Amino acid sequence: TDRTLLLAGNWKMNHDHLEAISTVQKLAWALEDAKLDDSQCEVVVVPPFTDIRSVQTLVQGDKLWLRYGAQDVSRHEPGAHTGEIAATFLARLGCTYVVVGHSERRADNHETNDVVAAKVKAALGHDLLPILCVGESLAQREEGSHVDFTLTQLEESLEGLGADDLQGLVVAYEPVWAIGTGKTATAEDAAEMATAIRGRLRERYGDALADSTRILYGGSVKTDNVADILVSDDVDGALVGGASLSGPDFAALCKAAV
Ligand code: G2H
Repeated sequence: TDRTLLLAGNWKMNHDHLEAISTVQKLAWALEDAKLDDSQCEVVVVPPFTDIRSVQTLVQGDKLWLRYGAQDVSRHEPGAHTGEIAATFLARLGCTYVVVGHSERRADNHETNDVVAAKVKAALGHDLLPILCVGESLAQREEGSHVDFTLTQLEESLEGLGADDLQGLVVAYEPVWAIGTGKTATAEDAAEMATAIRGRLRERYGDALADSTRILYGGSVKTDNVADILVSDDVDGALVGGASLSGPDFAALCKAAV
């Protein structure tokens, strides 16, 4: 099965469009210096919406091999939805991916699994590949309900979609207690959940989808822990926040991952 290593940098609400240009430029140079190319891994930057046009211009103008995406998408088609960004707009700007259901949006914007499922559907309907985020809180981990909770969140976030619809789906397991806290789940924790997620995809959608879906780990991934996290066959990459904000640092992380 071909599950190319995927390293996605979620900038969150950092870098304006000018900072985005210099960050992507430095990332591209550092990847070149490190002799990395798309035969070894897929590198994705996920900037704020207002940066995407600038990133597109740079990536397409300089024919860079890295890809880019957005941090959220509307569940609606274009129309009277003030402040929303349609999947079709992102696709037309050359986005390959969109992060959906990040725990920060679930918490800050009250995104329920229903809303997340509608966003996954909107993305896939416009050839945008969703990076669907799931993961438990510290309380759930401590009471031992983390696997059940995460698998239920996964199923509910894919409600109404079938195996044919879900081609290209990426799932990111991000335990909430490990996000931006400096606490990383152990490689064993990441592997256990990635294997459970792939197993559930297999039960629900069959072998082809389970074998082709990439499962990422996210939560305080850094250059010095990424290789360890990727040891499991079921972990196909990382969703990286803080450590993706500097181009050279993110390139070093990618180098450590391949
Ligand atoms: C988890 C991750 C990227 P960080 O949210 O989505 O962020 O690497 O800063 O923990």
